[in-house]
Amino acid sequence: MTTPQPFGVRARAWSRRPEIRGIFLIWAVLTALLCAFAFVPSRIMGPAASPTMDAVKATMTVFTIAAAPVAAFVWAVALYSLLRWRHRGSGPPEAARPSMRTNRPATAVWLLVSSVLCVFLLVWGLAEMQSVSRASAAQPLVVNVTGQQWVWTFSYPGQGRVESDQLYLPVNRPVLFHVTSNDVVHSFWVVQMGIKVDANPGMTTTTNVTPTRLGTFDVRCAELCGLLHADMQTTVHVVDASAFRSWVVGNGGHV
Ligand SMILES: [Cu+2]
Repeated sequence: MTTPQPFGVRARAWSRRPEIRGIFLIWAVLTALLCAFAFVPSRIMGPAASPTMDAVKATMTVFTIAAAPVAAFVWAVALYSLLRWRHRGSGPPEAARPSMRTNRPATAVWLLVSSVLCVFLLVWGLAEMQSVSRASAAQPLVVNVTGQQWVWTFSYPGQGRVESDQLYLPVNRPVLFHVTSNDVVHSFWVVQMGIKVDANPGMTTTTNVTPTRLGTFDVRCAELCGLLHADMQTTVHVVDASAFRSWVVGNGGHV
């Protein structure tokens, strides 16, 4: 009967195996590359128009970095297998080595790393959601949003009979959207503010945001809703408080 070797001895024995060293090297290079480029998607998306979008971009970057070592490991094993374990010649390939799933330490490490990552992502996501909903809670401006093939209509119940096919919002004031549809399922998406919610016929869904950047941004439909779905887009104008008052009054409403 052989006595089991201590972990340190086994680890040193593993590190001397060329395939482990090769896979580790590829893994380290790929992980570094993925982490170095993790900021690119959020940069490409341009400046955020709300704290919600800041949270979305931070979450994208953090999730990419958290997933980088896992993705890099899968690619490293695949790449090493392609380069070094490829079968050449016309004879039958060598018999495979014992499968990974019967290797206890490998299974335990995989399970532990996956669990820690999942718990981290869950906690991060919940904390970000909490911070976004707390920021938009006080005295919101209510806007009713109605989708129909293939236009958006916005009305302001607190400002009288104001209705528009473009969205006007005052800067730095929390907004609460009540979203519905007159026909099929649409999805109300204010791109640079990082909010998106389904517009369902016969139902009202809600979402909220605080616009913090002056300017014009995109409103799109994010649910395939028929022939002209791609044209179902409009503009949100984020203006200062006095410009918003003038716009409301100019459209027959009151502030
Ligand atoms: Cu649509």
